[in-house]
Amino acid sequence: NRNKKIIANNPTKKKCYDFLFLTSRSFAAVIAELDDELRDAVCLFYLILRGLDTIEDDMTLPLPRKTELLRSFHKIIYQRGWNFDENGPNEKDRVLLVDYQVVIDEFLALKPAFQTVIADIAHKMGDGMADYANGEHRVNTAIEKISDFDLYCHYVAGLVGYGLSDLFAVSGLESAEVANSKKISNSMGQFLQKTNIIRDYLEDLVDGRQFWPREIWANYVEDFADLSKPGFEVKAQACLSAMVLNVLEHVPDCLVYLSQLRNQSVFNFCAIPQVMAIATLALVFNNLEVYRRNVKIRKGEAVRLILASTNMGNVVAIFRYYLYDISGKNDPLDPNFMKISIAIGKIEQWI
Ligand code: PS7
Ligand code: MN
Ligand code: MN
Ligand code: MN
Ligand code: MN
Ligand code: MN
Repeated sequence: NRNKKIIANNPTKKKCYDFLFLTSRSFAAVIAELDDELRDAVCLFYLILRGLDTIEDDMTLPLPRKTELLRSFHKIIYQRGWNFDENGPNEKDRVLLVDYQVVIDEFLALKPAFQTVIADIAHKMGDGMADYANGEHRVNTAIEKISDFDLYCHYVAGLVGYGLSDLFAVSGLESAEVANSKKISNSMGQFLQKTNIIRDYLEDLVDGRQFWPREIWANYVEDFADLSKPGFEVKAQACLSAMVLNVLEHVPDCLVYLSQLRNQSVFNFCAIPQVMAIATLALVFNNLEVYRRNVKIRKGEAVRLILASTNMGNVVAIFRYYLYDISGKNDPLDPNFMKISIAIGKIEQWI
């Protein structure tokens, strides 16, 4: 409602918010609730990265064309009138790029300090996506080492953390200190991205994409697709727990980051996705359904979490609850049992 007033007499801005709600299942509502100083900058940051990701995800675009677009996207956003209709007809979110001139107009209406942050991140992310699309850090289609996995997640999500922290600082709603601690901003993105990559095992595999690092899954199966096949259940569970263990390492940084926030709207915006991610991590842990269908937290659970994520005390309580849930499902026969036990023990002792 507050939003309606602000965008009522600006059709281009209204179109941007329409695109935000159209393309974002999870971020639109929390972005709309941000304070005035930040809302448009974060909305445009989202739409620019969503445009970049729509290009990255399109497996029908010829690779040289995709590469050229990814690497030049940070310049394209300064070209008034630019739009793009070459995406495959079935590519999710292609409509955004077809009318991209409205996003560019609103990007150029932001104050220059916001524009610089957004363009800098789009530059680094586009280059990183292009490297991986061209097979760097991969052997055949598989991401090779855990360090390659971390770097990919840095490009597509850790950098979002850097950029958001910079936008918070530029807006004046948060201190510059939040933007200076790069490692914890990176972890905020890594935690979301890695959880998404675990949950989307099947969806990504069907689309011809593989993000789990071979250094992890090759300990359990010879072929990445075997994880979803009958007869491999024990190996598949062990591999899943190894992936969850890898994600748990980011939890302390995420809680430190959230504890440093001072603005209520920024806190909610940052905390809600993290709380959803820990709930999702608990849901996927030792859950072989991940290999068969898209598992998702229930609507009612999500609503409860959103309503509760308004202060640090609640957020810590929610993390404790889901870590306890993971402990309860931890299987003594699983090869990662002790490591998971220790990882959770450490976090619980520390919070
Ligand atoms: C600017 C809010 C809060 C310090 C489009 C938010 C896709 C998980 O698999 O849509 O394509 O469906 O489910 C978001 C840090 C990024 C990381 C990354 C930008 C938190 C392009 C989110 C969203 C940093 C690359 C969306 C990283 O998931 O993916 C804004 C602090 C975009 C954040 C992508 C993934 C995001 C993602 P899929 P989803
Ligand atoms: Mn998604
Ligand atoms: Mn995507
Ligand atoms: Mn992508
Ligand atoms: Mn460049
Ligand atoms: Mn995904």
